[in-house]
Amino acid sequence: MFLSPPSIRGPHLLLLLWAVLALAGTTAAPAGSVPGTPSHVVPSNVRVGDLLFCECRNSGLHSLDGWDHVAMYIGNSQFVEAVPDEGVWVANYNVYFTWATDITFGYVMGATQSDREDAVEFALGQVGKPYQPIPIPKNPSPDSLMWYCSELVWAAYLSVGFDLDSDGGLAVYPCDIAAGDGVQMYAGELPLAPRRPAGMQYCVRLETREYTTACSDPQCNDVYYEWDWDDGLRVEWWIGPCSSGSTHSRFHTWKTLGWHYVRVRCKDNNGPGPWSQPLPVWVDAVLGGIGWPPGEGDAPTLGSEAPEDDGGFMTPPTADPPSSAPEPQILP
Ligand SMILES: [Ca+2]
Ligand SMILES: [Ca+2]
Repeated sequence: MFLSPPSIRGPHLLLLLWAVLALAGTTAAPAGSVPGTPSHVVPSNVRVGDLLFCECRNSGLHSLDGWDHVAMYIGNSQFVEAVPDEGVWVANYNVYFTWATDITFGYVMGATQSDREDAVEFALGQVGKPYQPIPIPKNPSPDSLMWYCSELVWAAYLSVGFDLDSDGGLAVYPCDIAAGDGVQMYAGELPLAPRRPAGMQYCVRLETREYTTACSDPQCNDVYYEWDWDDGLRVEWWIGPCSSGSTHSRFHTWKTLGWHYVRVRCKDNNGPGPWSQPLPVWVDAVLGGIGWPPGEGDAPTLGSEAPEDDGGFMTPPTADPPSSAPEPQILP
């Protein structure tokens, strides 16, 4: 997890080594167990052996294009994973809510319940081994001395006959797994709803403000941003390509007075995904005055036009596995 671009080529190796050194003292985010009963519950259609992918954009550990981490579900809202501080261990789902900015789930196409349970057993057999900070060379042996996050998942499924490293090579990254034909994402093929835009929520007409968002694509495809400024020239179309999971900023000069609802969505080669939640922005004729600037609570509600609140930054699965797939089983 956390290190280097999805493929290793000459100059990237130096960058990789630099990243390893840079991260050597900054691996605190996923640290520490979260004791007790998990307060976050894994969506009910996620099955033992399914995969969790996450982005850690705001933690200081984000350095990959696309997903920064992958873990394997073992039931009871727990995951087996390899992380810098803990090595290979079992984490409660709660952990990801302390450092991840996007989460999505996928499953291995064609894997039976037995395959998935055997893959979990392989990974659990590695618990207690240290984290492997450099992902090369990948090594599927159960006797391997240390594990990189996606290497562990790859080796676990290779042990039951599924090679999830879509581009081969010396290393396997979370996006090698997410982008491959071997894995289907519950969220489908389209980019997820971007983060709600962040930026100044009041200004004077003709002022220019910067707004920032980010968008993850389930398959780590490049994304193109469409901004709806709700302001005369309403929309800027399809700015990109941009790396999945990276932050994206845009300046806007406000032209019309009153409340505006800034929203953004992304497309990849398959089409556009859903709109973000909107950010209300107040544009005034003059600066200041009684009650100025207005707070967000002063903005009228959008009613039926408002996108659904996803309850935060998490993206739950939106599709079930094929009906022919075995029923979910929870391991003790
Ligand atoms: Ca690879
Ligand atoms: Ca996609």
